[in-house]
Amino acid sequence: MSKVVLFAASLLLVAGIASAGIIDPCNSPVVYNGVEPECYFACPQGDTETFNQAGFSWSMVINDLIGQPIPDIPGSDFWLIDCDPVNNLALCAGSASTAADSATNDSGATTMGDATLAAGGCADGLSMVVQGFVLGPAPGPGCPAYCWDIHVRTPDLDGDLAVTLVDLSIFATCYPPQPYDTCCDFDCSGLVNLQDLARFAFHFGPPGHECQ
Ligand SMILES: [Ca+2]
Ligand SMILES: [Ca+2]
Repeated sequence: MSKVVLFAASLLLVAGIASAGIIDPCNSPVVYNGVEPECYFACPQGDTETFNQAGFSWSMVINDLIGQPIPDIPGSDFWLIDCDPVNNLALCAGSASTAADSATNDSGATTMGDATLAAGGCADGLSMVVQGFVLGPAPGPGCPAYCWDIHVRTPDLDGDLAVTLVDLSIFATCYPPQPYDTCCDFDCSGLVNLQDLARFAFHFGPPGHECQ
């Protein structure tokens, strides 16, 4: 074997070692177990239904850049982010706003379903993040992130992570006969009515619900 070939082989070996254990977001498949569109009601206090209770969950396998599964990634290293263009979902403590059900196993696999989402604001799409990598690829050219059609509604309408008088005043501007605002339609029923008011009232308190 020539020196050049040996050198090239060593380079490849080093590259392989360097790529081991680094998440490959384009080769870490996620399966969403649910229907789309989905509606999810969240509160900064995190006191709403879990994803499983709301009827959806995720299963994912995390692989590294050389295609090997990555075990022992803590559940707390997984979270969800807003992927709609308006992008005004507010997460309590960022990555701590939700979590996977367990650390990844020897096959790199885990699920998300037992957690709630502790958040304010309003979102019309969610992506899955692990250790800062947004997982993909969804169908399409390149490696676009998965962006599930999940509508997140919260009583924290201004997204400051507390349900206060400011949110009450915003809610009043979208309660009939005021014009419909989809962010005030907490059950995604297509109209804002007493059902939505009841949810708002529960989380308005007193005391107003906020991040824990
Ligand atoms: Ca607020
Ligand atoms: Ca409604």
